[in-house]
Amino acid sequence: MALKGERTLAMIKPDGIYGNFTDRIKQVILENGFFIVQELMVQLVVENATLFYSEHSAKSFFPNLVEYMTSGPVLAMVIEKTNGISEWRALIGPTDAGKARVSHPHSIRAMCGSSAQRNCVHGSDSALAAAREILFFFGDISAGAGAAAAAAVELY
Ligand code: DGI
Repeated sequence: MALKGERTLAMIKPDGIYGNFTDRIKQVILENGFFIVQELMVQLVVENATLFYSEHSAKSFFPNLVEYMTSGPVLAMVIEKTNGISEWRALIGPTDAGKARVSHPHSIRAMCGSSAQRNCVHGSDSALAAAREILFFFGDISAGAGAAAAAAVELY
């Protein structure tokens, strides 16, 4: 079957994994009409997390963010749906999970996050970010280079 939707990078962060939210988050993904095209569970190391969040490197919360993102495994997924990038951002809700509970009570971050940092899931915020972040975890899927790219992060 040919898939024709828009691909984005969804990630379950360490608090989502350790809170045992993986199945519930996947259920939300599938119930909302996404395909899960590829997935990879990895333990990020400091260099990986620093690179992934490099746009935030000057922020005061950056060291804590890197420490949190390397505190346990993450599950990265390429998910696909028409307008998938904005649809997934809408499903996860605002960055600050505490605020999400008030303003977007049915969002994923309201369900399983606890703060601005520990917000349990990630979603690419633009087409450029989606391309970069999918490449970060999976390499060029269409060229079959996923396994090589996966070797660039420490396999869990
Ligand atoms: O795209 P988002 O994850 O919704 O948000 P973002 O790109 O602005 O920030 C990336 C991550 O950085 C976010 O998921 C958690 C962390 N972060 C953002 N703002 C804050 C923060 N962490 C702390 N501790 N405080 C913040 O204000």
